[in-house]
Amino acid sequence: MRTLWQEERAKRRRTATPRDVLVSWGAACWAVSTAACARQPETGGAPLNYFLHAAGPAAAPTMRLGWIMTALSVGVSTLVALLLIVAIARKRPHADPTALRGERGGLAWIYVGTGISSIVLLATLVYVLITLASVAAPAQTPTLTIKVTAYDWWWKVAYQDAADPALNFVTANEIHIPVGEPVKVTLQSADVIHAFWVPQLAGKTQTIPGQTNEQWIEADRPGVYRGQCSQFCGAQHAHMAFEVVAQSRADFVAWRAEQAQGQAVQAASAADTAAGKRLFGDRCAGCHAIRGTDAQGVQGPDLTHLDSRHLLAAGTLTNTPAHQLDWIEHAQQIKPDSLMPDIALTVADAAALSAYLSTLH
Ligand code: HEC
Ligand SMILES: [Cu+2]
Repeated sequence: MRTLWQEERAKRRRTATPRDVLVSWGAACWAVSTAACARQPETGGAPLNYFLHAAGPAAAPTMRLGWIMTALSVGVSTLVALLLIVAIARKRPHADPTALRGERGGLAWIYVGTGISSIVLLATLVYVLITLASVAAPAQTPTLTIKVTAYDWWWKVAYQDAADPALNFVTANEIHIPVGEPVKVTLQSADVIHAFWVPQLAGKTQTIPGQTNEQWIEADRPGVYRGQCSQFCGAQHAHMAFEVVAQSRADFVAWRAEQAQGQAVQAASAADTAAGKRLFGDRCAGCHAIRGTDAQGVQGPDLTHLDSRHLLAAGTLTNTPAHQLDWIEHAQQIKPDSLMPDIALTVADAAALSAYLSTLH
């Protein structure tokens, strides 16, 4: 007859059969892989997914490394789990308590296991070093240098062209690059440590106050690649994103020529625009610059070509006239603690300012 305890144990066993365990593991794996396989960044899905998508030579080798390391880890874990199951299931004769020697030690397993692990680890080390060396520098000299400075909580982006200073300009939170060309990015910080990271184009690099770091990015195909600050830098760290727009050389050159221009509001422009410009000079110019006007502030993003940007406030809002006004009046609700204050505007002022901002193509 079974004892109460045996009954209980049998019941407990019944509640989670190996099949149940398999089914729940299967479901978990399915959920994780579906989430990971989410759509490409161009369509807005999983832009930070660097495990399944890489879009340039600085990112593809590390993606492959990730796959191989994952496959190895899964293989080793499965093997260990199988061995464990075999060990648990194997029936052994009871040890004879009167025998002088116990059972055989099974030390051979340890030697073989340690030997195999060492070889596998050494091989992965070599592969990691080769991968790191292959992404350390681009195959050809970068065709462009962009100086990115991280601020709490946005990115200043300065284009510098030694050959033609007329093409030097500053923008924010949106970086354009020509497709298929390596681009050097020099990285600085204006305040605390941040990290520049465009997952599908390259690994992350910190921006450290008082130091200039460097990295390179290159995109194989046109598209918009999301970047993100990846070093916790304070309250709005999560809202410190940016976009890298990779485009054909011709489109890039056109964009650059446009951005290098300053703004000049024509004499013929509407009274609203002039009032908005005056208001900007009074309330905003201390922090923001609009090249070609008296506004020369450097505390906040350069707004010369504000309307050409896709997103506002470091990826927090899409850039529409309504969102611009919402941001200006409620920056502290939208991005609490950000270094842009809420600015109260009368209805007439808001209309004038909005009209002026809409000229900043
Ligand atoms: C005290 C300095 C300060 C003043 C004054 C100020 N801003 Fe800002 N502004 C900032 C900072 C800092 C940011 C970046 C905030 C962030 O993204 O965290 C910013 C961001 C912005 C952005 C988003 C830019 C982008 O590329 O995403 C707009 C638009 C803007 N400000 C407009 C204005 C207007 C219009 C005024 C005047 C009515 C104004 N600001 C006054 C500091 C200021
Ligand atoms: Cu940051």
